[in-house]
Amino acid sequence: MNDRIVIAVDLDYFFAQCEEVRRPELSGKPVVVCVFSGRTEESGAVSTSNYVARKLGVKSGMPIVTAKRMLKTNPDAVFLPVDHEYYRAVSEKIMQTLRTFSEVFEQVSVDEAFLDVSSITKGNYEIAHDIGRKIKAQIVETEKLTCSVGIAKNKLLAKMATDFRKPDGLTIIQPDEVQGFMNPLPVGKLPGVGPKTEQRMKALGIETIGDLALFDQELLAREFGRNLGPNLATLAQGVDNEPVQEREQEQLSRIITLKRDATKFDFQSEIRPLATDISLKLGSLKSKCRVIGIIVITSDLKTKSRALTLDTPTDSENQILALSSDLFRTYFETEQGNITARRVGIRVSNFASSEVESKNPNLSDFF
Ligand code: TTP
Ligand code: MG
Repeated sequence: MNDRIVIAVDLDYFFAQCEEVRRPELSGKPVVVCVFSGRTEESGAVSTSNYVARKLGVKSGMPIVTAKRMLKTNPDAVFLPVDHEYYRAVSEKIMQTLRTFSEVFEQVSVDEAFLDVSSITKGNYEIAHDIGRKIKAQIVETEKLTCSVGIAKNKLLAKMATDFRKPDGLTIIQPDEVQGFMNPLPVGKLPGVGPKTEQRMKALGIETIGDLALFDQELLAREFGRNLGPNLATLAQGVDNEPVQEREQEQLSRIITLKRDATKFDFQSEIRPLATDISLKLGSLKSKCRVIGIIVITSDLKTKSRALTLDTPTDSENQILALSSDLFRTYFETEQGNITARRVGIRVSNFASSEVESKNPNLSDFF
């Protein structure tokens, strides 16, 4: 495992950068992407923000009112609602691009992926560096987005390398640089050490990752448990044998915005394109779904869902359409005009393979 080379890619201020791309006039202004809860005009939390807003103190997760207060004196500040559908579409295109760089691929989240390039680089970090540069250039060229890239001998170190220089960074940790890179970092920078664990570590005199790597194993196990304690110490030494491997997709959804908010709508004609899309995607995944569900986003931005489980898994467009329209019909009948829908969608989950023989997960093409 020692001669692996892993590349981690993390898109910079992803949701906010997507907004800048489709509205170039936002560039240079503080941009805050918000999850409005809909209770009052300003209730909700910050999803993410661009680096202009971050410099002024805005952070993911903070209440929107706090962010507004921080940017009060800045007339250019822009607050936008999250648009997951758009970010997911951008993400899917980027993930497709990344897959062309290595067959050994793992998407971790909407904006983060790992590539194992051990075999294509034959262990040569110069070649890996070149791949890192090409990845960055290609994402800028095709999607106008910057990302940060980390290159190291495992996923843990590659991920930490992406966080080291952001935005638009490219950081390489050569095998002989691991301790020099890790040891001085505050222990909270180690994935798995959240604010609470960090506080408990500080109480034990552990300030840096280097302190943790050298700390008495027995004491760690006593303080953090027989599993977590030794595990943290191993991570602090930069050891991580987790392979880069395709994750199973757990669900698939498609959502549309209705032409106007409605208490009911023509289910069949409106949602047919969603059923078609989902059925095609299931086909390309060589999967069938056991659970079919509907999503209703109300005009006050609350999300409602209903689902049913099938005896036999399906990938049939007609069946997905028929069952989801039934769910919509029943839902809106039960609500008797009390719910006004703004967006509606179909979500399927609990996948079963539609192939008899299992295929190499690293070669599947499910995005
Ligand atoms: P991150 O990669 O953690 O953050 P980021 O891409 O916005 O910024 P960075 O440059 O530091 O990578 O998360 C990816 C997206 O996930 C982010 O754009 C918005 C969303 N997100 C939330 O909705 N809430 C959160 O608390 C965080 C951390 C992220
Ligand atoms: Mg990111």
